[in-house]
Amino acid sequence: MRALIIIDMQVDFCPGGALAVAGGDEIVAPINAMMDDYDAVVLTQDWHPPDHSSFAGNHPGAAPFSTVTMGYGPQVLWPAHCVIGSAGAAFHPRLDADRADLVIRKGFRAGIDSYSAFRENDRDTPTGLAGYLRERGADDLHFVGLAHDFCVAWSAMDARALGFRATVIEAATRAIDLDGSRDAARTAMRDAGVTLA
Ligand code: VGL
Ligand code: ZN
Repeated sequence: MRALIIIDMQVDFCPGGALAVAGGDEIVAPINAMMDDYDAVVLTQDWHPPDHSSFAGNHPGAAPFSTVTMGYGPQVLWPAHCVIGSAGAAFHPRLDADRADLVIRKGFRAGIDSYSAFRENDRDTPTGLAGYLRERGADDLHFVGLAHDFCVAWSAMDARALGFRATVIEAATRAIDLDGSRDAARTAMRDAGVTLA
């Protein structure tokens, strides 16, 4: 069966938010319109404690959008965003979040970021989403949301690695595009067997 995985459609990733993705709010209505076409609808929610290690402000002297090496490898440092319980962490007000079967939060451990909906950035700690989808009988996953070149791409590639079919509906995504990350993500997704639609 088919599941729609809606990545991080939150206030902070939309224009006016702390880590705004250009045009992020343009995809709210198209995503709402897609929901009824799926057997299962899952929302992910980026959900960081204030002392999260992906926040540039928690690394004295480090600039936002620079890269540091963490215990698990390279990590981009972001402006503080999606802080647990904050207004910026809420779903976009026009997103039909009531329609979701499951909301899965990620990035709630201070020491590890989590771009992927399936595994944290140490590439090892599971979120539990794969087990949920397998128990529901979902084998064909479609991904939309924010941001194309980080959380959407990492989620879709992990889905392939975990044995799901994975398609990214690119018209219902928007990219951060940091140093060419959008094109790099497209190449990496294709190489991983993700369908770009
Ligand atoms: C994301 C950077 C940091 C995303 C989340 O949703 O793509 N990007 N946290
Ligand atoms: Zn984040």
